[in-house]
Amino acid sequence: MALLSFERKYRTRGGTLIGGDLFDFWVGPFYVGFFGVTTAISALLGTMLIFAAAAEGPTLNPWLIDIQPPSIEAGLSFAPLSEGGYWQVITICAVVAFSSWVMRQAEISKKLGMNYHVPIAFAVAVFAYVTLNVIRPVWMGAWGHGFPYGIWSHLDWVSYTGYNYVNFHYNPVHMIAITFFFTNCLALALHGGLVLSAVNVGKGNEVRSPEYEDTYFRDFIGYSVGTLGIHRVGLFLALNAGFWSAICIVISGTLMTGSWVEWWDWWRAVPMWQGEPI
Ligand code: 07D
Ligand code: 07D
Ligand code: U10
Repeated sequence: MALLSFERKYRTRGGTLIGGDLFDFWVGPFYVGFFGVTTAISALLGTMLIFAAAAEGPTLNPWLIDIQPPSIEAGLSFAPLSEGGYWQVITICAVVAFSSWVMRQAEISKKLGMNYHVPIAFAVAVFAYVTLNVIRPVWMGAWGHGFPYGIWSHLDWVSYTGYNYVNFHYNPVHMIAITFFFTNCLALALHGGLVLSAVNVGKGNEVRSPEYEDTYFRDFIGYSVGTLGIHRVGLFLALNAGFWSAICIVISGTLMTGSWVEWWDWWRAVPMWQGEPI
């Protein structure tokens, strides 16, 4: 069925998660829904607050805007707007906007009678953000541990925070997260490459079926994970990348204080390396 006639057939009211018929309609290509409205309001408010905060600073240039959290000394209290309060309200708007976006994905899944893989996946990204700017600062006792809202300044935060633990590469959970990111990239390249090589064959050539794709990998490495399986692998790799990222940062400064390099001293202390009898 052509996409446009499919949309005419399936874009029907009902089956929402909340609010019944309220906002159960489309604007152009977008489904609105209750959570579309909560996203729109919080995203718009958050964006306006970024510019309101920036208006107090030296520049309105979006590339250079920098909205800092309260100082560490302010702890977990509410700060005056110009001393990190803007950052706090923007953070609330961001949490509401990202959560609403997850719920909007779930509502669209439900209306179409589909499963919830997409909202679950995005929820992991939201979890990583909430870990950085809510869970870890609360655990460490100050909003000042959150990252600032600025394209360049958030990079400074990553670098500074990394060096605070001497060499962040030595964080074993950072290693796990990075390995998932790299593997995810490899898997997507293999999958995109394989599908295009079978399907995008050029005029006059026969499109190859999934059996060819399976056989390619059986010939190549002796095993094919299958055409559905590769999508499970992809989702598994991607979700783990985000999840272990969140874990790697939340343990830094909380469970592990000091140096990630020295953390490995337990390994040097393993009796076997000392030449001592085990
Ligand atoms: C391609 C989907 C589209 C999304 C885009 C991002 C904004 C910001 C804000 C004017 C893959 C839209 C950007 C809405 C405008 C203001 C105040 C997604 C795609 C195109 N980062 N980060 C970027 C965010 C963190 C890090 C780029 C957001 C952590 C490093 C962009 C968050 C840490 C580098 C950006 C966030 C961290 C970047 C490209 C939130 C660890 C880069 C992003 C809400 C995760 C790269 C100048 C991209 C860069 C980059 C946005 C959090 C590290 C500006 C929204 C604190 C090391 N980050 N980031 O393509 O070029 O994502 O920076 O958590 O090198 Mg970042
Ligand atoms: C947080 C983004 C959430 C986004 C959301 C959506 C909008 C709307 C609208 C486009 C998690 C926002 C949407 C705003 C946009 C429109 C219309 C994603 C988030 C909800 N590191 N490191 C990581 C590597 C070093 C350090 C993660 C590599 C150095 C610190 C990942 C290298 C030092 C932190 C990673 C490297 C250091 C990290 C990031 C190499 C610095 C973190 C991915 C090759 C000197 C962060 C949870 C991520 C983290 C993190 C990779 C180097 C420090 C595994 C490959 C040694 C302090 N690093 N790193 O988390 O774990 O995405 O965050 O050198 O905090 Mg690292
Ligand atoms: C996949 C796939 C597959 C496909 C696919 C895809 C995965 C096998 C069949 C999909 C993949 C792609 C298309 C490839 C490219 C995608 C990426 C690289 C990912 C990154 C994507 C982007 C960078 C694009 C991001 C764009 C977005 C999010 C759209 C922006 C939209 C809006 C701002 C409107 C959002 C809608 C809302 C909030 C709800 C509805 C509301 C309205 C319509 C308007 C209502 C308005 C108001 C109430 C007031 C106004 C407020 C607004 C507009 C708020 C917005 C806030 C602002 C700050 C502007 O596997 O198959 O193929 O295709």
